[in-house]
Amino acid sequence: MRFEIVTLFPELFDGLRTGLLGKACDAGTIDLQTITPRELTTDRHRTVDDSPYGGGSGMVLMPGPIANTLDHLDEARGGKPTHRVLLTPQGARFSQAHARRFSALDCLTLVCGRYEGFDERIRGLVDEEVSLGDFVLLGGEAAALAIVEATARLVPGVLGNVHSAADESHADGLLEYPQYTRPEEFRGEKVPDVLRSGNHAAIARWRRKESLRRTLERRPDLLEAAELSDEDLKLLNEIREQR
Ligand code: JBK
Repeated sequence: MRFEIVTLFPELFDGLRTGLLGKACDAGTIDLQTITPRELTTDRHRTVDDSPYGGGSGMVLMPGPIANTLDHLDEARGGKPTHRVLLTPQGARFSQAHARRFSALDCLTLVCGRYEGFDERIRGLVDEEVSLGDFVLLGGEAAALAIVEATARLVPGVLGNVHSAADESHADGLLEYPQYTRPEEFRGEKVPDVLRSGNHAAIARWRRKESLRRTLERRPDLLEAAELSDEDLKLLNEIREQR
């Protein structure tokens, strides 16, 4: 899968080629391309922003350099399609469902705004607007990094262990169960006996129950949406009775 990132700060994305994503890039499973609209400007000062019509402080990203960049990427791709996503706090909240949908694409183009804002007509150049959450960043770059990571790890061949993608928090709409490794006792806290019992059915039941408990305690909103089996409902009743 190809990721195209339109940003004024391509160096922010250098770190993505680390660890598993670095391996996936080397193997050709993932192709990361960053491009800065400055490259596509024609004026002496490589202008990408200007003051807002109607006055006010700050600068606004111009639509021309962004449009030129997207056209350039289309040409470089040889007319193959992409899906264009603008990172903005006004977008729909990014979730695992977005990551799943994006990971099925051949190409995803992420457009990062920066600083004070972007010309409204940039909205017309993209397919979708996405936000990471209700907080203020300096630009879309940190959001784009998160979206590349969340999406790329779902692309077949990126994770070494095929099971690990399905197991984690949010994959089935619940939070992950608690994990332990050595030592058996750490600062007075012991590893639960069941995990050392070798009883795989008991371990699976404990993990499911702790997953449900954790979700009930920390994210009851997720529990509303999760698909729960009869066994899950039984475990939830046990948890509620214990509280
Ligand atoms: C924020 O995706 N975001 O969440 C985002 C993108 C660009 C600027 C922002 O302030 N929050």
